[in-house]
Amino acid sequence: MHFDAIVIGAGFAGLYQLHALRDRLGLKVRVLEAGGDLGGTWYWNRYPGARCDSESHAYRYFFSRELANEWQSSERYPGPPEIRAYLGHVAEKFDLRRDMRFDTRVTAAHYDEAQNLWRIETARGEKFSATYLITAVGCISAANVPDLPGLKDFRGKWYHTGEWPHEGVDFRGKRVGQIGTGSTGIQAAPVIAETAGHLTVFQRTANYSVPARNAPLTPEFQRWVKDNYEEIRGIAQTTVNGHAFRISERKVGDVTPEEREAIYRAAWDYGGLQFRATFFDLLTDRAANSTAAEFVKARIRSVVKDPATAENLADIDHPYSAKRPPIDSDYFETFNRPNVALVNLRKDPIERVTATGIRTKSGEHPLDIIVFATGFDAMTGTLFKIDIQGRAGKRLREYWKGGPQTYLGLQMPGFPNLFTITGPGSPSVLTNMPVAIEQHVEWITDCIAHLRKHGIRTIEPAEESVKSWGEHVQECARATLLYDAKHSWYFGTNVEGKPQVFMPYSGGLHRYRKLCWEIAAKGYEGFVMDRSRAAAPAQFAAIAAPGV
Ligand code: N01
Repeated sequence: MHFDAIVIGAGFAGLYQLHALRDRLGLKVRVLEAGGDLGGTWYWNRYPGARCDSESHAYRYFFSRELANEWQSSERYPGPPEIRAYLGHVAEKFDLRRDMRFDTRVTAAHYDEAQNLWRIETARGEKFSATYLITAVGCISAANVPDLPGLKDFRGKWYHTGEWPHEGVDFRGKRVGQIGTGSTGIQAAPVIAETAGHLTVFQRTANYSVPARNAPLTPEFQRWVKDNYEEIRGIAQTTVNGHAFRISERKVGDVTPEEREAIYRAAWDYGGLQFRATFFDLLTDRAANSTAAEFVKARIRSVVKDPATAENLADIDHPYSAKRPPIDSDYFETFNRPNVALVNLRKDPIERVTATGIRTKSGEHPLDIIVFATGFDAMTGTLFKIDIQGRAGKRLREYWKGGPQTYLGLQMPGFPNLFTITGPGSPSVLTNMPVAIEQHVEWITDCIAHLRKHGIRTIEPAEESVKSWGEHVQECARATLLYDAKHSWYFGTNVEGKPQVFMPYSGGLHRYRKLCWEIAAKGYEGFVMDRSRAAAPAQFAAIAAPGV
């Protein structure tokens, strides 16, 4: 079956891309989704304690005022069921489901140069073709289960948080081992500990965390969100990270130590990711950063009663926020429970999984269930699960073997008319994702409208554009402390054998957004467009739809 565009993935990105291409440009579009329903990351991530770290009044689409008026979030941070309900509402409102196919995993996408189209194959052997191929596969979707010796011998059950069973897991009375203390593990441990007989948290890298302070939203706040929609949208679209709060312009050195302590204390009490917005130079100046780092470490020591456990939790080896900063609900408090223990893998490494538990250097930890909160093969892993081949069989996997190479995180040379929403080299994971997604969807939609209006067959970046963009991405990262935390999934170091290259664009979403539109306004500067056989096929007549 042929479509004008095929979109892979039915999360925030896929839904909006379908709506934009179909309802604004009048294209024939099909969304193919591996999951059994829409939701993207929120379809898969159903682990205990899962909740979005972005606040609900910002973790949403901003393209429709009507949609914003209709939707009411119930808590400060939305949980997966509410996010799925929201996306379900969006799908119903814009009648999206009729063009979406679930349980349809795309396994291959090959560019057919003679026909100028993408040939797509699914795990069930279905075949589709499309002029434009858009990946909306998410940045953190490919689960990373470490290859621990002995895992296959384990007689209990094990689960990865990103592929959590929909029916849930009953921890009651069970001895549970959780590996991983990133954003996910920090959310999961307190909830698992509530019902487990015993929880052992295996920590390799100690992590900062700030209380989320989740709470039901008051009617006054819900009213405020509706009344101030334009302002909230304006802030989210003009800040560095797409959140609906501004980063302070003051530097740590601008205030006295007492004032600084009071500012951190207020941010700690308020909760959430705003903590990192307290000072302008937290991510660029080591000394400034260390004041925030020491503040959080002091909180850990004051919360956790057992001094040895507190020391292991506070023994953090990277600057605050140089790895993605988690927020939590009673994470450190959880270690005061009698049924919770911490194993510091730096001092007591895992030797193997046994039939009945995990053996570390100091001995056996008997377990019924192992929870892998071990993260993802981020940014490239999900794309590599698809055999993507461009012109003359150029394989994406091969092209990116030294690390991802893109222009703006949107396109790669030799892969004409393939667009990667929130691809590596774009702000993506350093932002409140829906805001970055909307910007990409709108840019791609405008780009495709431009191609069709001008009878342009293909668009792809010039090699030089990719080279200079890649250098710029690295240069931006080097200007921040993100570059100091080399052991981070931003660099791919969490996955064995993965090239170690800083992947997201850290120059700021506001700056990136401006740049993308400027490039488009200059006739897609840095891209190569093929006008050689520009005669528009009959289907192009259909694009004279509203919005073009
Ligand atoms: O994964 P992670 P995550 N042995 O890679 C450890 C987003 N997110 O799922 O640091 C022992 O951050 C690893 O240790 P180390 C968010 O962007 C969003 O927690 O590699 N330990 C680390 O502690 C986040 O950043 C929300 O030394 C091993 C942990 O596992 C991203 O998802 C909520 C190990 C992995 O941490 C990923 O977070 C949750 C091994 N072999 C997550 N391998 C929102 O609210 C790995 N680890 C939107």
